[in-house]
Amino acid sequence: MAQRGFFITLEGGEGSGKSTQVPVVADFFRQRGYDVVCTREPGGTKLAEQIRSVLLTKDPDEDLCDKSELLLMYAARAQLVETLIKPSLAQGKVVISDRFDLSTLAYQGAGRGIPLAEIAALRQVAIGDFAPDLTLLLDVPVEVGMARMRARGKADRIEQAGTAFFERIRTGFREYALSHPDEVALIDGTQELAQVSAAVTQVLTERLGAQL
Ligand code: Z5A
Repeated sequence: MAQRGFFITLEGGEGSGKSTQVPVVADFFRQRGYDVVCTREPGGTKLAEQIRSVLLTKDPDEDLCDKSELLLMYAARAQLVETLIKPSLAQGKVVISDRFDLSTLAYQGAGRGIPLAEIAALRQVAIGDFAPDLTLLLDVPVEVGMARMRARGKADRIEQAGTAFFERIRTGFREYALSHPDEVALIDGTQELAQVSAAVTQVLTERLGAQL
């Protein structure tokens, strides 16, 4: 029987350390013989990266309205799922995405206040019932993440929003994780880097080890 692929996503607020953990997840699967494709959202394909640039670049002459932001997130996601993720999974590869649909619930839903029913309707159009096999949510208090991002330098358009926006996002992420424990593993991102990586590896082993 052909090897099945896996779709793993990393989620979290600004500076949560999710991008830092992508190589840890990739190594976990490579050591078990899988071909791994790493991608990110919004973006990951040529056209989706163009959409990312519209989403993250602040235009001095015109604000992107919340509904356009939501629609563009799903336009980028539909493109990524159809042209990269599904074909890779069909070849038995592991796809690891730095952010995916849970970010939309957190940022556009909890953050911007767009009703979850409207988001669900758009998700159905864009990607149907397609979903990750497992999501790793890196959780850090907003002030910890912001301090890390300040150390990194310039903020993008979305990162320029205020602290209250990011508190709502963190709450949105956490509430979803706590109410969907089978889909999302909540990981304490405030630990030392090596400890976070160990926690990531432990979750993958416990949740997927028997299937690999
Ligand atoms: N967005 C959205 O609104 N709706 C959606 O549906 C989607 C996205 C998909 C793009 O995100 C923006 O799009 C994002 C959400 C929105 N905007 N905001 N705001 P992105 O993923 O490209 O960018 P980001 O969220 O700003 O994340 P990032 O830059 O990739 O950072 P990170 O992944 O959270 O953290 P990191 O890069 O791994 O680490 C940040 C720093 O902390 C770095 O210097 C590390 O060395 C350090 N670090 C990492 N781990 C540790 C530990 N454990 N201890 C100490 N220091 C650490």
